[in-house]
Amino acid sequence: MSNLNPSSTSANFPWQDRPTGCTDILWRYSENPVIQRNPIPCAGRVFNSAVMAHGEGYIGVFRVDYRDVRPRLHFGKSKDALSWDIDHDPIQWQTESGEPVENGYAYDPRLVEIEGTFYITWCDDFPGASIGMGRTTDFKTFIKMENPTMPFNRNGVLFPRKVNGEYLLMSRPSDSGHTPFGDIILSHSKDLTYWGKHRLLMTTVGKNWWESVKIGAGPIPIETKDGWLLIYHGVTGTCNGFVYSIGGALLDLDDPSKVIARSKDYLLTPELNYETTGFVPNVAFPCAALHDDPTGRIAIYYGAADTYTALAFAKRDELIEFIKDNS
Ligand code: BMA
Repeated sequence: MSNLNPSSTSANFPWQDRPTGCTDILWRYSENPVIQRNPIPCAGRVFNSAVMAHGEGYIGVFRVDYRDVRPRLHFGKSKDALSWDIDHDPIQWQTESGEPVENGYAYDPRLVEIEGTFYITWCDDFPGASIGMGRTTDFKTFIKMENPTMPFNRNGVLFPRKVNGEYLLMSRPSDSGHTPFGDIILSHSKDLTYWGKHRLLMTTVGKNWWESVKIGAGPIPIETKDGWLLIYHGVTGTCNGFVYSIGGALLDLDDPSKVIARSKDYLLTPELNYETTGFVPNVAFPCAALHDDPTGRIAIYYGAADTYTALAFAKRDELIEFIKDNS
C-alpha cells in the first residue's frame, strides 16, 4: 500500500501519519474502506469485525452479512491488516464434547487472547440477542462456551487479562429490537462461566448529546500506564434515525469500574460517503484496535454504515491527553 508510512517500526503495522492540516485526534485511512461490498461469494457486506496481531501477521473474526441479510462469523487472516483473506465458510462452533452447534445468527464479534487462549464474544441468538462466548487455541476447533448473559444484551467485550484475580466483561443490556436506551455494565467472573458483581460502568444519563441514546464498548480495552483506554460507540437520535459515533474513555487500571475520564466530544462521527451512505446510514461502529506499544500507534477498525470495514489512526499518548483534557 503506497500510502502507508514506511518508517513504521513494526514493519507491517497499518499506519498513516495524520494528514497535513488535519487536527482530528482520530484520522481516517485515506484508502478506506479496507473491505468493500461483496468481498466473498456468500457475502454482501463485511463490517463490525474484530482483528488482532498474531505471529508475523494478523487474524480476524468477521461479521459477514449474507445475501439473505443474516449475519454469521467467519475467520480471516492478513499479512498487513489491510488486505484480508476471509474464509468462505462460517466458523463451525462445537460443544465441549465435540457436538456441532448451530447458530441462528451471530454478529459484532470481539477477539482477545487471554493466557494463550483466544476468546471470541459476539451478539448471539440465545434465542433472542444475548452475548455469545467461545474459544479456540488453533483457529480450527472453536468451542462454544456458556452464554455469559441472558437476553437481551449486546456488545460483550472482555478485558485482555484478569484484574484482581477475576475476568472482566463489559456488556450493554438491551431490548429485542433496535433499543432506544443502553448503558455499559461491567461484570466479574472467576471462571468465564459464572458472572456477577455487575457494576454500572458508564451511563448515558446526563451525558453528552452525541451519545445520549445508548453507548456500547468497542474494541478490547488497551492497557496503558495511565489506565485502560476504552474506545466505544455512542448513539444520538435524530428525526431520521440513529447516528453512531466513536468516543473514548479512560478507566482505572486496578479498579476498572472507576472512570477516570470520558471525552465530552466524539472522536469520529460519520462524515464521508462510506459512513453516511449504505445499508444503515450514519454508522461508525468500532470493534477492534491494534496497538503498537513501542511507537504508541493505534489503528481502530470500525464498521461503516453497516456495509464496509474502515480504519482510523490515533497516537496513544495524544488520545489519552485529549480524553483527559476534554473530559
Ligand atoms: C446495532 C447493532 C450493530 C449495528 C448498529 C447500527 O444495534 O446491531 O450491529 O451496526 O445497530 O445498525
